[in-house]
Amino acid sequence: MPATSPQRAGPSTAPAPGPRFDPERVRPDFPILRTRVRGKPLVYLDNAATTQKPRTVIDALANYYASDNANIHRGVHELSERATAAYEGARARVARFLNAGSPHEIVFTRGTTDGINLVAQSYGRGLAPGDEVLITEMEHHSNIVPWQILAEQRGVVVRAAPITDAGELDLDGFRRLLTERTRIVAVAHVSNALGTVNPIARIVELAHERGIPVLVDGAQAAAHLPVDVRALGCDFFACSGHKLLGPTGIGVLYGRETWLDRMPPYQGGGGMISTVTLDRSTWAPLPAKFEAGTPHIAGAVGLAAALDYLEAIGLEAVAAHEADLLAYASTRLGELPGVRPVGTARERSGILSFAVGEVHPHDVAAVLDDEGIAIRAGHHCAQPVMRRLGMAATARASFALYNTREEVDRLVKGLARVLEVFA
Ligand code: 7TS
Repeated sequence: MPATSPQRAGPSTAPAPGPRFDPERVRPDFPILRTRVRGKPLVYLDNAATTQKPRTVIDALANYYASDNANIHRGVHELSERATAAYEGARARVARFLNAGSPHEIVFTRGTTDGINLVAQSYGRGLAPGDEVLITEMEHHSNIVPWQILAEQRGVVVRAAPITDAGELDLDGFRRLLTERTRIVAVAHVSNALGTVNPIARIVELAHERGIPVLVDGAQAAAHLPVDVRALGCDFFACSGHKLLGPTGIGVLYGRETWLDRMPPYQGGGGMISTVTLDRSTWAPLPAKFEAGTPHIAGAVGLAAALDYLEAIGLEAVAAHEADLLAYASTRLGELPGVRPVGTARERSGILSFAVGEVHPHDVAAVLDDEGIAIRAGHHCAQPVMRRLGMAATARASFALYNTREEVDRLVKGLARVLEVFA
């Protein structure tokens, strides 16, 4: 839906949708891409950690603070009305982006981690000892640890569906772990360590046959694939603004209204109540019930600007471009002796994890950094998947819409240097 979304024109600086996406047309929109690192032009290939921001997002933040800043839903003064309209407008913008049924199904959070913790602590409060939470072996720590905390609190059992050596979900294994005690399935849309794209619609189908809700960790999906929560059929979808060209500190939890309505608040405070006495309180309707305290208003405004930018380009075009970069990088890296991909799922998004012979990934990243090339090295906050594949760490290049084949060539040259240094 996003690629052809007619509802809103994009920012004037964004390129018009075209048959073939040319990253050179968007690069000038990202001021940081002109930065030099270690005296060399920056090659930023750490987009799975966070993406860079277009000028329109930076301006939206600055303009909000310069012209509209006030607290929301409180004052009757003009600025408060403007800030409230901007914040609620951003919520409606997110609802359209994800194709949620209503803006009431969009809760602003601090990010993916916060959204998953919200579901674990709110939905999870209704669980009993022996109830099961089903995750997978390829989850980010953000989709493991909140469930382990819940396990300690409520005696629930966390189970992990197996993956194959290629890094794909073993669907038979997944199905076998869906039991009459499973109360929620929580799974990554795209693995941040391997790039694997999980078959969410199929996972949802299998879970829903048994009446089990599904939470999707969409951190690595939302800026790279068209996401339609109603087409996926999921019950919760969590993502982070900063991985979507937007600001840090703002994220989104989509929740199906029927679930959110039944769930208790996760945190208490201002903004989430209907009435308060010294003895008890009642809750505000959705989504305010889940937004205690002053939210990141400017962040929501910046996120809306990021979504405008992305949709003006079109997520299909972005996905096709990143698929091209992934295929090109896979081929080029394959030409280097000893360079081996980690994670070879048939369906992958723009993330390439790899090993360089016996060279430690941190050494790989340090040599590349010397060349002005930013990648991530380590366990990628996904230690269980690393352990499952017999690795302590990998080097990881992750792409965004503004990356180019020339940058992949610089990466390949940098890796040739790594091989030389550590030969
Ligand atoms: N889930 C996945 C799949 C992720 O990749 C990340 C962050 C998170 C959850 C947490 O997102 P946050 O915005 O709440 O922190 N992943 C990474 C990464 O791969 N490198 O740095 C952060």
